[in-house]
Amino acid sequence: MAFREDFVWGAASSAYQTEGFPRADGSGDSIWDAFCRQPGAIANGEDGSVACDGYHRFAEDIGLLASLGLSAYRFSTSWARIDPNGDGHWNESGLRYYDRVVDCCLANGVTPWMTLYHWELPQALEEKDGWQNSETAAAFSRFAAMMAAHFEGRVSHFITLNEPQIVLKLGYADGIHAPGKRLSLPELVSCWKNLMLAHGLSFRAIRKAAPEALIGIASTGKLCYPHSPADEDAARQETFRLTDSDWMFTHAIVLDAVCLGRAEPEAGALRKLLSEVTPEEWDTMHAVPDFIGVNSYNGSEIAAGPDGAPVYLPRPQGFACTALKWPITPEIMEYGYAFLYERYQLPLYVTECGLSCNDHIFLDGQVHDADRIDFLHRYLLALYRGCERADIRGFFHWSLTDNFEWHSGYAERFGLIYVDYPTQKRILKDSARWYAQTVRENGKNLQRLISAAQTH
Ligand code: GCO
Repeated sequence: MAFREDFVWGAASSAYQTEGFPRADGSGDSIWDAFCRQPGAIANGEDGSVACDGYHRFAEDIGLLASLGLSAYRFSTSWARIDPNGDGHWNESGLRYYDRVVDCCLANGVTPWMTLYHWELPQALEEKDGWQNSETAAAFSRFAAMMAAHFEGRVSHFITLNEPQIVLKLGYADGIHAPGKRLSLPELVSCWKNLMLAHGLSFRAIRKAAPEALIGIASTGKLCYPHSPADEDAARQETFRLTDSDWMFTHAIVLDAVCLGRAEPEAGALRKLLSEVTPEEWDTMHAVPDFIGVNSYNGSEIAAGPDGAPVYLPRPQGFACTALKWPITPEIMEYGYAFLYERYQLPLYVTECGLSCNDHIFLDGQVHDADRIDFLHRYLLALYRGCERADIRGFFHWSLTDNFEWHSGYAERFGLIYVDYPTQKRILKDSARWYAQTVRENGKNLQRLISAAQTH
């Protein structure tokens, strides 16, 4: 077994989670700077003011990525570094920083995949109601147009938005991410609409400024897998079902809008609110990406009930889980990707997949993260099966280095590379070496390693 010849193997990160020094060189505040200042918002009162010091150490990290044989680095740009007031007065030194990052990737033979919005709205725009205001979509499109023109020829892959679902759900509904709001359903629907308009407008702006570049969106949401082959329809149905109580954390609410130009919830208040979206707005949102990025962590097992309707199966006691207590469900890489491909018929990339482990430095000075290796092994085997039913073109491990895990602060470690925060020393974890071998063999080792283990 092997992945396609041109399969992209990479790792991912985001600006606020890694860079540190958010106010350096004329940068403005983002909503994460402001949110982290709120008492109790982040575990241990931590923030991204230093993070992994990526602002100064990006070359070391990109060098390590290249040394693992990875060919692509997905990172994000901080909008507020470049557009401190959100008004299109560009901060040249902010832009220079990303010039250095992009040029460093290219010098290392690494393709830069640039995410333009990984949740860092300039605080100046939040003060004008953030994603509740349709002007924010226009401001983002202006930023995207400038970025695409500036990096044209050097950046071949742009991602407009990272996980609009999480922006909505954790940022504007549950209030545990910046900007920490708890809005009503109609207000949430207007945020959703403005995010989708931001995708549509920025997509067209990037296409115009950098016609050769490929443009995607990174989506996340529930992915269901069947208990047995007879349950596949139920799992598919539940994956895309939109209801008043379960719509924000779905791929459909984003991907139906941008890929199909519609979204069709079941009867309820959401359905009524979406019926008020005008045909012109649907047309603007409908900007079919060149590829879909799927951020994939876990999912749910579904069986068909007596009437065929989907039923969530309870997880047995002691079900395998990560340090964050997220269930380990590799099946999503096979079924979830198959369902997404059937529905949208677009190339798919795993733009994030990984887990938090209780990593620490062992007595021998190394970081032995057997749990991460086993997780990756299982998820990649399932992804390989998914390739038989879906056009899957690449895998980005989340994350390259340990970093600031949003409201959990530094308590969670997702990296292939361990960061010793007090010294900023980097240590390759065992999983980094395992991943490098998998990349070298393009996945041919995955089956062989199991067979070898079984004969012992
Ligand atoms: C995400 C985020 C990452 C998180 C990761 C682990 O897109 O959800 O991109 O920033 O750190 O998902 O929770």
